Amino acid sequence: MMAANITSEKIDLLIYGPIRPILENGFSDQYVVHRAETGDQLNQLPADVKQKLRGIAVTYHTMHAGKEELSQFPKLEMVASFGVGYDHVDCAYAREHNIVVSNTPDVLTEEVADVAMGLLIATLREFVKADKYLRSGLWQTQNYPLSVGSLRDRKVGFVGMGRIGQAIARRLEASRVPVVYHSRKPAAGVSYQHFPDLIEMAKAVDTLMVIVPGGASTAKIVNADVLKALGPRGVLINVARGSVVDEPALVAALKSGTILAAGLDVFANEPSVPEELKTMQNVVLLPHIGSASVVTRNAMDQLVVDNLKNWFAGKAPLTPVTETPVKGR
Ligand code: A2R
Repeated sequence: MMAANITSEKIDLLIYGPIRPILENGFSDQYVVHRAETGDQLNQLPADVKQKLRGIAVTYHTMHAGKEELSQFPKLEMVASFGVGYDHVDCAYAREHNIVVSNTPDVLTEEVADVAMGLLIATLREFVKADKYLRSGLWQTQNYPLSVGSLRDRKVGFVGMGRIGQAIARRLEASRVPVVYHSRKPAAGVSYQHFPDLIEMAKAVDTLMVIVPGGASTAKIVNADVLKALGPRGVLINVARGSVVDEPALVAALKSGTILAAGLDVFANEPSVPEELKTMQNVVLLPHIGSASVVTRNAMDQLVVDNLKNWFAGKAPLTPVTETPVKGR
């Protein structure tokens, strides 16, 4: 990526997606901040704004920033994306056009790991069903039935062992639960057993923890064959992207008893969730809240702002993605 042009001219930025106070108030008078809360609003920006625009903050993972969107801005230098996953940003296009892309890793790692661990236990020990049982008054007549699931007798296979995967694995270690993982290559400094083949790992465990990036290379890698290999005690937890799991195959596996249960924070077509899932008793469904606490979302927003400010101050962004590395700043 080339160094930004530092002049006394104002820098035109776009907030693309939901607007929040840290984003809105984070830029000094040196910047002119435009807004587009939807793709249509982005397309309808005045031509002179499109001409001048140099930076975009993409503020939610449902905002598509593909070639169609990015190519409308001939002077674009930087896309600062909110969230650790950035499969909604076309990094190949960005690289070809000397546009640097940043994301917000690290600041959400422990938060997402907490949610993954909570979702796993809630799924196994039926917290949601048990809560409904208490509220309905049934506890007055009978104790809640023993849960079939338990963390005690499990072995968890991770699909992905990066920053968040390792943070979840640490929690499982503390709970004395054995961990193994699948990824394309062994993770540096990680001593858990590595499985190059996902089906082989699914056969060797009874629980899958999905924590890989979305995008073409992981699309539907958790498919009917993987779920069959996981088996009738199988539990699937997905806190990554809905695209990683073949959703109709998962619904079928849960219905037929091919696997036992699932805990899902992400879905293929958010915010739509298959009706069949909503009627099932053996699933816990969360509305993509992995990083969604005030403290963590504020840290993510601040990192979006700081990435853009660093770039336009002539420095390297704090967290550029690997596809658009920055040299010589
Ligand atoms: O495959 P490797 O050796 O690059 O390992 C990475 C793994 N991974 C994959 N595993 C299997 N098949 C693939 N096609 C594939 N692509 C990537 O996922 C690595 O172990 C892990 C990603 O780690 P990080 O880049 O450190 O990401 P982080 O911060 O743990 O977040 C993971 C994802 C985000 O992209 C969001 O979509 C979601 O969690 O919240």
